[in-house]
Amino acid sequence: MHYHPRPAWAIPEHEATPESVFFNRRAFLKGSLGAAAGGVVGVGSTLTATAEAADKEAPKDQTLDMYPAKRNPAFTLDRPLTNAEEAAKFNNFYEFGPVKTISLLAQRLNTRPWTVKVHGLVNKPKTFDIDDLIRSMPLEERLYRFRCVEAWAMAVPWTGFPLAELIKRVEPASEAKYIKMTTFVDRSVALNQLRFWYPWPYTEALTIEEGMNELTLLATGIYGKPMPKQHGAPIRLVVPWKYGFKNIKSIVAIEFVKERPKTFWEELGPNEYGFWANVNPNFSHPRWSQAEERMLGTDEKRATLIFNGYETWVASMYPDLKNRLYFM
Ligand SMILES: Nc1nc2c(c(=O)[nH]1)N[C@H]1C(S)=C(S)[C@@H](COP(=O)(O)O)O[C@H]1N2
Ligand SMILES: [Mo]
Repeated sequence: MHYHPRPAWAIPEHEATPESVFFNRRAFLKGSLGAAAGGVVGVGSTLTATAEAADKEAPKDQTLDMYPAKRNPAFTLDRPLTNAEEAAKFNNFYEFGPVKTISLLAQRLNTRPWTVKVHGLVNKPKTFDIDDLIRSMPLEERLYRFRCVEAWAMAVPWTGFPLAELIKRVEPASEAKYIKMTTFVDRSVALNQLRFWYPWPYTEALTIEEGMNELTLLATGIYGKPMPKQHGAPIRLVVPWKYGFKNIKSIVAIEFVKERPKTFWEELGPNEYGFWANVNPNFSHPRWSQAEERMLGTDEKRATLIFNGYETWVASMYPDLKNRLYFM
């Protein structure tokens, strides 16, 4: 296996505190690109002021009465649930910074009003208002394992609905082969989006077959409550047999396409964060082993399971298990 030196964009965690996010932004503004970026930030602070003024009239979450949703007993765990507070303060959400401590910064995100545009190769494209969408769906709670490619893991109760339900409603055309999902862009809210070397917006994609799989959820809540912003409010993908980066947060668009899209992480590091990203303890990441995982909160080490323990649900989609590509 080839060794890949750390790319310039992969800032080690200890070098990148939340303070440095702000500091770098200021340094960036003073630099040669400052004049150009000044326009962006000028607009940004106006927007922030307007957002604060408008906050009183901002529409409220119309789905609060739907939580907690009824638990689906088909999905059981082999480990204790992760403590909710621990899960809520150790996150990956690069829009807010390349560190795990973005939970406070993420509170800048405004999740109402919010729409999800479902379009592309479908017979019935539609832009859904988030509350109408959630209210029209069969919300349920499921206990799932979650495994980040960085070898930390958690076990959480998600609330959501099967992506399959939405797919059926928009009636994909026969040429549609992949489902591409996109996160919001708002540089006045998500400060790391000022760093132009990341290929914003964050995108992810699944095959239609993966999207239709019984396990695939669009999650709108966690721990029996609406989704906290740092976990990807108001709606995020949950594909528990794949590494965490496939679980795209704060989705604004879902597009049905013919060709396999190049995703955010695939663009940044194709040898490290490929399209399939199915969990497999036997295929190491180029820079670390995937054999074990560390549970958030307890630091307990556990052996990582093939397909993160969801082999029965998903193995038939990947018949050639020796195909290394399915695991990167
Ligand atoms: N839009 C967006 N979605 C994202 C990410 C991100 O940076 N931006 N990070 C991913 C990664 S790497 C992981 S491990 C999970 C983390 O989810 P959590 O913070 O809710 O535990 O979100 C995924 N979804
Ligand atoms: Mo991750």
